[in-house]
Parts: sequence; C-alpha cells; structure tokens
Amino acid sequence: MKMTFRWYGAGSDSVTLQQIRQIPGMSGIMGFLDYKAAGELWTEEEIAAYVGQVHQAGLECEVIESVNVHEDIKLGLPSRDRYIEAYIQTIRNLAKYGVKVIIYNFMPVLDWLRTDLARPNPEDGSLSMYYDDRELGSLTPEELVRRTAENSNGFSLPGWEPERLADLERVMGLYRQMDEGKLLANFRYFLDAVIPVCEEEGVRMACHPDDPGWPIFGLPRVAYNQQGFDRIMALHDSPANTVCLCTGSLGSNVENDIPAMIRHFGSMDRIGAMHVRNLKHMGSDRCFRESAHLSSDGDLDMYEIMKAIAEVCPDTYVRPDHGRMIWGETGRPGYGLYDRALGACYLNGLWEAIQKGQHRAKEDE
Ligand code: DNO
Repeated sequence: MKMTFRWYGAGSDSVTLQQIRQIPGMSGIMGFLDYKAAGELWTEEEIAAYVGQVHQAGLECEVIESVNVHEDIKLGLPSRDRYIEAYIQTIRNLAKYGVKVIIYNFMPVLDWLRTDLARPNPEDGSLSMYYDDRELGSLTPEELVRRTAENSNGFSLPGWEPERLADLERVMGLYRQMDEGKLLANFRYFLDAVIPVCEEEGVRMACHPDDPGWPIFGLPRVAYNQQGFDRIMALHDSPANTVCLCTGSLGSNVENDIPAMIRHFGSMDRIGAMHVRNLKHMGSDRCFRESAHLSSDGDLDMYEIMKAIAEVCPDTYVRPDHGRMIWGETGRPGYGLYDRALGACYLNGLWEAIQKGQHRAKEDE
C-alpha cells in the first residue's frame, strides 16, 4: 500500500508539500492541476512543473486526479472527438512524467456534492461536510451551485469549475432525453478510445464513483454500486480500465458492502486507487455527515476495509479522503491538513497491525 495525500498545487492549497512530507508514512501525492477546465489539454510544461515540485519535496507523484471528462463526451456530441483527442494527449503527457494512475469520473453535469460544506458537530464543535436529500429536494441545481461556491472559503472545489457550471441550465436540458443506456454507450466510446493508449503508456484509468451514490436532479448515473462498476469494467475489458474505490462515496449508499466490493474488484485486479474515509448516516439512509476516519465515529468498518485491501490489492495507492475542519483550521472544505493527517496515521496504524497479524499467522502455520 502506498499512502498518499491530495495536493492542489502551490498557491491553490492551504497545505504545503513540506507539511505533507512530514506526515509519517507518506509516500506521495495524488496530484491535480486545479485551474484546468474539463476537456483542456494538460501541457508537458505544466505537468513537469507540478511533478518537479512534488519530487523536490521528496514525494512521489504516480497518481493524478480529476482529469475531468468534457460534458460533450458524456453527452456523445459530435465535438467529443476533439475533446477525446486532447484527453489522449494529456494521458501521454502525464505518462512521460511517471504518472501511473489517472482518476476521473463520469458523472453528468455535477461532480460530488453536499448540501452543507461546514456543519458544526454538536459533540465536539468540529465542522463536517453534510448531505441531506430532503434539503437537496428543496433546492434547484443553480441554488446548490451558488451555495457551494459561496461556502468554499474562496477555494474552488474539484469538479466545480466556474466555466463548467456557468451554462448549467442548458447542459441539464441536454440530458433530459438521456437514460443510463445512452450514457453507458457514450462511456464505452470514451473508454474504447483512451484505454488502448493507456495500455501503450503503462497507465491505468480509475473511475471515481458518483457521490452521493444514487441519481440526483433526474440526471442518469451509472457508477454507484457493484453492478454499475461491473458494467463499466465490461465496457472495455482491460487491466487499464479500473475503479478508484472511494469508500465514502460508495458508503453513502447503505446498500453497498464496501469490503465485499474491494474483494470483488481487487481480486479481478481492477482497483487502480483507493480513497478511504468514513461517514455517518443521520437517522435516514439519504442523510449523512462526513465523520472522522475512525470506525467508531462513522458507519464504515475501517479495519475490515484495510483488511480487504491487504488481502486483494496490497500494492494499491490509498489516500485519506475528506477530513473535518478541526483545531480552528480554515481551508478548502474537506481538504485541510489536520484531520486528513490524523486519518492517514490511523489508516497506517491499522495497516501495520494487519500486516503483522498476517505475518505471524503465516509463521504459526
Ligand atoms: C472529492 C474527490 C473527487 C474526485 C473526482 C475524481 O473530493 O474525491 O473530486 O477526485 O471526482 O474525478
């Protein structure tokens, strides 16, 4: 397992590379060029500059996140070929600088979303991201986007680029006629084009789940449970077509058994990377808050999750995911330093115990 941390780049992150380097057990970064609009080419110069800084700090940069897929590709518009061409060149450019895994998602229009980015937890005063489906029902997509932008402490959130959201209404309209089958056909078209390039370049695409894990605002969604990911893996069968298994996104849907999903996709060698975090449902299946990583703080059994990773994909990349805001920290919602660093240490602790347990069990045999 390689423990990593998301970093948005100098000037775009409240956390520095040196701080990340000082977290015990940190091997590298899950990187991101946060100023890139979906569909835009990531140039060699930009990638070289980002990766160079990460290496200089003594960290690896083998995973890149949120190389966002242009809406025209998801919609299957004639202009998609131009955006796929740019995507392919981005893959080649990233591979040149040692990137091995590219995390992306295929959610129509809206990326992951919450109804509250900083809800105080009555028990301890920490601030958590929060989702309540009833509240979502009372908001229009435009209101939600405005509210999200206003509450993100001046930072942009991954997948919420202003350009993408500016013509929200028009794009939502284009999806009105689309069902899951059509979305999957467009997904296949995309994978058929990019996966052979990944095979050539030694890169794996890792699809991030829809978050929350069910369709919202009447938009089709295809990546929120085992069956959905089975279909995605079958669209283009290749070791380069993988899942970014995000425990929090999938865990939002109470029907998902996360350790079983890790075992399922891990034993097929289809886990490219893991986002590991916990969440707690608040009296309803469709209302949750993002908790601390600890098992006892949320609904997910983090020991079972790490054990499943140790069993089926022990060499994968893991990062602690969204953290709460604690100790007065301010920053990009979900992406402060303290709670994610605590999460990484906790996950590394579980990992050591699991590894030693496995080792001793072997010796006893
Ligand atoms: C949320 C993240 C996502 C993820 C993208 C991948 O905070 O987990 O931004 O990286 O959806 O495309």
